[in-house]
Amino acid sequence: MYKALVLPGVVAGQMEVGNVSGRETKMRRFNKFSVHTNRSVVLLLAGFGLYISVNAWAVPVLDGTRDVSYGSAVAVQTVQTQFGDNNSELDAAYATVEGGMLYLMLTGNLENNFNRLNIFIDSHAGGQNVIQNNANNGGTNPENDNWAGKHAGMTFDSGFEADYMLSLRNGSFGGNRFDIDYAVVGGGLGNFLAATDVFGGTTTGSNASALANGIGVAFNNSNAAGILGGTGAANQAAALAVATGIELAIPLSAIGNPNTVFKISAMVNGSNHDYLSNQFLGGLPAGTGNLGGDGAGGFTGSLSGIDLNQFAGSQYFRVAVPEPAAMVILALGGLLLRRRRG
Ligand SMILES: [Ca+2]
Ligand SMILES: [Ca+2]
Ligand SMILES: [Ca+2]
Ligand SMILES: [Ca+2]
Repeated sequence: MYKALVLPGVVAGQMEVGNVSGRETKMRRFNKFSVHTNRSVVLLLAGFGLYISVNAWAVPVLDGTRDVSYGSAVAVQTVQTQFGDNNSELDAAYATVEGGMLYLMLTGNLENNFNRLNIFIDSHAGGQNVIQNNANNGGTNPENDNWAGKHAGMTFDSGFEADYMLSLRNGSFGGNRFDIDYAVVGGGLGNFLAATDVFGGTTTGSNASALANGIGVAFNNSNAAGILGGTGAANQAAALAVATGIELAIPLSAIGNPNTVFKISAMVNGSNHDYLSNQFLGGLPAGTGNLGGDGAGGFTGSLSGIDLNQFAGSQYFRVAVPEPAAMVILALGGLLLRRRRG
């Protein structure tokens, strides 16, 4: 289903309408160029030599399965998991921004013992490179779930200053459930949202409005392949082949309306927020075991001994925010005008 927008004053030419999967590729001849708003529009502008791809209007389905419209991975696991093969593993990350929403897919598994998938988002200026305690204990963070007290002193890679945090977990104690928390980093007491049992008595499923700010989540825990257990180098081809895991739909308004590239750091933590696995995206160097609380796998009761600068590479990945579609079309029109005048 797509509608046509017509670019005025453009000479005849050919247009190829297609998508990444190749399911729908057509070559048509037009008197005027039309831009079809399906999931991927490729304009082949004969005579001008312009080849412009506009990926827009594609909306992933919130079901815990990776959609073709995500395109290529933005991060791939680099190290095997020490939190259990097919129990807790992060295989790869995929992200796309469509219609004011960030769709984020983290393939892999999350063990049903309330181990946590924590997702920190650095989407605007400021924030915390070193996580502070909650505002009841000398810091500026919300108090929900005691995450800040356990994270206080944890240092991200230089240049990553967290603004928001999501914490997701599932388990069966007291009944099957999947829970999700959202916190504004530095937002002070009460600046959080929390929801329990968002799938209604099961650990997997989908809920498009799990949190009151419009964040939706889905979880498919069926992966039985991907990376293996251990601390060796991850098989990245196997990681990229995984199609299921955690999927989120996050209104940009919930993360400060970023309009340019922003950063995400995802990691698997223990149920009490105080023992980090070796599953990060972006990944840790091959050979790295669980970080624990001291960076070397030791339990200290907090994450204050964690400094991600001590581990090669960026333990975060970048997400691009595309130009609004109207701006792309205006830019295309302007470019054509300049070419004709030139
Ligand atoms: Ca999906
Ligand atoms: Ca920030
Ligand atoms: Ca696996
Ligand atoms: Ca690092």
